[in-house]
Amino acid sequence: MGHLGVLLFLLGGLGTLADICEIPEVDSKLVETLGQRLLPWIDWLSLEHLNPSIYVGLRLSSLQAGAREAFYLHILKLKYQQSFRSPRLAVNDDNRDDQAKPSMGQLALYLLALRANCEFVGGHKGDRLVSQLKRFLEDEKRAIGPNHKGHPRTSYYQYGLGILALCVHQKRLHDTVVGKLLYAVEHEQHLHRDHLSVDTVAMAGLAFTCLDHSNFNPNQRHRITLAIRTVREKILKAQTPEGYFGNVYSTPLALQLLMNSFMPGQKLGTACLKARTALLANMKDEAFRNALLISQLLPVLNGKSYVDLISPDCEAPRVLLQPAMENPSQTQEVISVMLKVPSVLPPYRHSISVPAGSSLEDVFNKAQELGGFTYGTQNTLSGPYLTSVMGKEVGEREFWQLLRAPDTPLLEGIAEYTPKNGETIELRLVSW
Ligand code: B12
Repeated sequence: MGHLGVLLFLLGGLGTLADICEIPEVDSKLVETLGQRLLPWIDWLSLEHLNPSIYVGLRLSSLQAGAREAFYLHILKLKYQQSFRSPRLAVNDDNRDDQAKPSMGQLALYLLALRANCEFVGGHKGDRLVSQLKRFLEDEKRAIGPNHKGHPRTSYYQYGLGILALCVHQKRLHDTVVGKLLYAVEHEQHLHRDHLSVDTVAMAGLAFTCLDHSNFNPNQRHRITLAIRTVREKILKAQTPEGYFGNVYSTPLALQLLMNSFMPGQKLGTACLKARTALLANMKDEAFRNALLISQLLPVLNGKSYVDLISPDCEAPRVLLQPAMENPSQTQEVISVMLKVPSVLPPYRHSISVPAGSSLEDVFNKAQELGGFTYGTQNTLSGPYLTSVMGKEVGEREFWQLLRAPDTPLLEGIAEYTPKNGETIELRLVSW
């Protein structure tokens, strides 16, 4: 090969590298700091706050929580087996715990947690959980309807999560169930109406990738391969000038999907490096405080995705996490935040004074104390979700949107967003 040949060969190689999404290792201290934020959640063993996603994230990370982690899984098992025990055993039950039944997506996350511990669901209890998840998906398929005119009662995000969880347990689903998610990805306007989010398409992509790797649904093989490509392209297109795929908080799931993939001619490698740089800056800024989001990010920092749960490596060495020293910041400064709810009668608009660094939830509590403002929340894996304002509960496919005036939707929930002095926060009832 002449000099020119060698040069072209090298350039070709570099070009190929630029097409692969690789995430170089991140400073282990930074990763540890992130992991430490999960420890209080693992130690907080209230049934209501149990979060299978935290267990999954930890097991796919380079970190471990030793005996606490094992105990956490034990309690998760008690909760989920109890929640879906056979009706025969629940005869004398009042209906109290029926209301607290985990959703389809939560059951799916629990099954992922079992796989993260290298367990396959099985036996009587396990089969019941699998049948339950399959029933959930069948119900959702019916809700979407034969002409795809309806919507899942939960969301396409949870639909994808359900398919993924059954897939990593080597449980097959009927083509018609998978077909609904394929259709949603194939018809963009359909997804838009259903609130297309990068998180949602990434989750769908992870489910399809699992089906592809497992050779499931062979009759739909071609559609599945195409859908994976479509999803990757959509996510690449959604990259912002700062480097996020969608926004900072959808970037971890997006990277789970893109990581280790190869897309010739798409400069995928460069896009992923840019996303990594943007994420690192945020990690240093402590943007990742939410346990659920940390649990989606930790696998990425360890080069793993949920698809690795097909055959997880449970022997991989992981660093034992030590609790961090808390140094609570004390502040005397008081700020004022304008809280407004224009859609109620009479419209609510008040300036609320709180200590600097207070969360939006603290602002709500202060407003409630002062009178004239009420709100209600529901506990979720992401934290407290605002479900009612001034007694107005959300209807089907509605939500109370959080915005910073004039029109910027917040990227965090009420427990995490910390308003700045002089900011106006609007609560708006919208359809999604
Ligand atoms: C679907 C979805 C929605 C749907 C939820 C309705 C439904 N029936 O599914 C809608 C469109 C209504 C929604 C609203 C909001 N969402 Co949203 N949502 C999601 C998504 C894509 C999936 C959630 C899910 O199903 N998880 C799986 C199930 C098993 O877990 P779960 O806990 O049982 O799920 C419930 C909660 O997640 C809750 N929920 C949904 N979003 C949010 C956001 C917050 C902060 C909280 C506390 C709860 C919550 O709704 C789910 C169904 O009941 C996630 C993506 C992700 N990466 O997690 C974003 C995500 C959680 N949402 C996000 C945000 C910012 C919001 C809003 C705050 C936006 C806003 N400015 O108003 C609002 C919530 C406001 C409120 N009332 O408290 C962020 C949270 C980032 C963070 N820092 O924590 C995420 C990560 C998306 C993103 N990349 O920005 N969301």
